Amino acid sequence: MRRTHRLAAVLVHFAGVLSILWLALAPAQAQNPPVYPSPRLLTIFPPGGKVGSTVEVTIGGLDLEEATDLYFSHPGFKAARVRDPDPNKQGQFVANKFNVTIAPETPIGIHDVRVIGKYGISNPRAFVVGDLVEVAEKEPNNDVPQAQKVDLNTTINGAVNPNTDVDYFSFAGKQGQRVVVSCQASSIDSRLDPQVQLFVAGNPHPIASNRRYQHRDAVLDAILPTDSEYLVRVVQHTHLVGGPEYFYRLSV
Ligand SMILES: [Ca+2]
Ligand SMILES: [Ca+2]
Repeated sequence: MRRTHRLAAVLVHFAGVLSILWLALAPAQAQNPPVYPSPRLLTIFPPGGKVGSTVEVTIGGLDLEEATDLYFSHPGFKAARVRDPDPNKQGQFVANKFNVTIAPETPIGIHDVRVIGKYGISNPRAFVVGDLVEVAEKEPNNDVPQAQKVDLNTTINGAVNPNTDVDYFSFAGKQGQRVVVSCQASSIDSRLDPQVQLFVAGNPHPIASNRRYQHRDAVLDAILPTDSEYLVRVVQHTHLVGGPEYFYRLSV
């Protein structure tokens, strides 16, 4: 009987020690949870395309390994992985590149896109459907003689990369013509804070300039004073930051 009591006392003591150990260890475990990769989509470039067209996009971000598909907020989009055209690669997929087909009935405006990959689905990023002709920015376009020629009613997909990047575009304008230049930045999840200016070619003083028309999107509006070549200049305000996440859509 006495041995039974002693055994019970030992068991109670042991249970107490275990409880103290558990309490001591539990907070330590809570402070160090296992870290799993978390897919983060930072850039998709170009960040949009013309309705009814197919556009090749490149995605960038973190933990996007084995990206197999893009998931859009509207059913009008279809994404297909891009295959390497090199016959020696036997049709292997090119990492992080997709052909996005935008059906003709897809609404014009800003949609969301996410990436599906090895570690699950990413955060959303904006993807814009436009109704103008789209072109990619062609660097170098850093000074007036290098200005990239565009037609009116064009959307240019560009980036301020690196921070000191200056982007010039030129178009032919007629006296009395009204021109609206819009530069989408924060509305499409870009970090850019663009300063946009419009010049008559050969005159260093801008005829219109804008920054932060709405949030960090810029819009300027001008009646053209003469038949001439015109220049649009896009920079990051104060030139302190830039990079792939400083993309924009400039519509002229
Ligand atoms: Ca640029
Ligand atoms: Ca440039």
